[in-house]
Amino acid sequence: MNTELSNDQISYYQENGFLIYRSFLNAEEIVDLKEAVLEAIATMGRNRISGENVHLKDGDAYFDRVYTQRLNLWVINEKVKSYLQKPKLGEMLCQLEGIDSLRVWHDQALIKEPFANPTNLHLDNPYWSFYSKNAITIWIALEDATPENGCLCFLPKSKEIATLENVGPSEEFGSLLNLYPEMRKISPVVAPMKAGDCSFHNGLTAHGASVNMTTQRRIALACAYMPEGATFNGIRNVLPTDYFNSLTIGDKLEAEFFNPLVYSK
Ligand SMILES: O=C(O)CCC(=O)C(=O)O
Ligand SMILES: [Fe+2]
Repeated sequence: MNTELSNDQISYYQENGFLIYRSFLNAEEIVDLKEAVLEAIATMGRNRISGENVHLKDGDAYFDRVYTQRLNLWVINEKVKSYLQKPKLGEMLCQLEGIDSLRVWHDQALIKEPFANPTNLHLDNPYWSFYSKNAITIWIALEDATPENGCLCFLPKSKEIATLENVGPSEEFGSLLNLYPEMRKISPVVAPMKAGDCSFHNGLTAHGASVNMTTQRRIALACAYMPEGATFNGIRNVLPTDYFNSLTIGDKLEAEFFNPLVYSK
């Protein structure tokens, strides 16, 4: 796993709100991690989130054809955990966000099946159970991601415009732009990646992905992280029932069983 960052890469990320990073994993690691991801998915059935948390299941006719989404694979798979919670990766994420320490929010496998629908433009952080300007996601390509099979696109500097207004999963690719008309002036950066490349994006960066016009699966593993000290905002999102019920708005999200610390300076 390559975790070296140049000053130019850090500046680019901080200015634009995303970074495309080549050869994050080597050939052996790609095979190893992809196998672990597929194994974890196979054990989850129709549950979209691992563990006792059954409120997220497949069942939406449109959204199920955006991607096969399986969350918190790290909870049931040591290998996925070891990749996504490596302190060296945590340090890299902290450097990009200019923060001292961070925790896992959740991981997710995102498989755009053959002929899948696009992922509509959206922001991530407003979905989540904390608000932060310094949340960050790594998205790792485990197969080549191309303009033909649904690679990502990012709107550079959109985090400067974004507030907490957001759209949910939508059949209209650009519905986010109705909320933020100024973003219509931004030229998206389309982000093809080879297997093993990854991207990083801030939780307030607008992004989406195109349809899969191929007969192959676009397989990716993403993980979102939150700065240490982030507090509960009242939104349930992926929180397990008992944990959610135990929280009061303003509480720190720091339960190791759910949001483990990855790195602290
Ligand atoms: O993989 C996709 O299609 C969307 C990914 C995404 O929205 C994310 O990782 O935050
Ligand atoms: Fe997203």
